[in-house]
Amino acid sequence: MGHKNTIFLALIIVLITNEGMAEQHAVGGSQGWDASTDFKSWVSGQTFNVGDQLVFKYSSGLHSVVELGSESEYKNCDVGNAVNSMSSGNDVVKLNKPGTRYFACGTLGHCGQGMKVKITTVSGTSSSSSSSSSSPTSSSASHCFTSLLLIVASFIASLLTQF
Ligand SMILES: [Cu+2]
Repeated sequence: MGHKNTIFLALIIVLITNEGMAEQHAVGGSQGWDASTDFKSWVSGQTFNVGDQLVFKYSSGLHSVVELGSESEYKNCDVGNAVNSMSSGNDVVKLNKPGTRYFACGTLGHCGQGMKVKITTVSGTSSSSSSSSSSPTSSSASHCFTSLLLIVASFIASLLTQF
């Protein structure tokens, strides 16, 4: 009986976690969208899949987020032809297709100080079947998360069966 419960709960949790695979990436990690954040090293630790979201967190008024249309605009911090600009301080960008997107701060001088980030989104479907070549970090992270939930589920199940 208790064993059945555990398996049942585990199955449900696996289904839920697979369903909610889309991730939210807080840009810059705990430091957020700030002039002092090292965005290059932050990006190198991330895998962006189609369906994921970027969240830019910062003090509204101090910074902004502008999306640039090309690599050269990104390199030169040319924010004059922005594709999109946001300034709420909690700006969400959905990565809805594979490819590279460029974001910079619109505040004068900040982009030149390194407040810019280049996001390369990969096709989410390939990561579930043959991810070993392209994105080992993301799959191991989600596996880790799933097993953690499994442990919690079996713990709950074992508590339930004591009554
Ligand atoms: Cu800024």
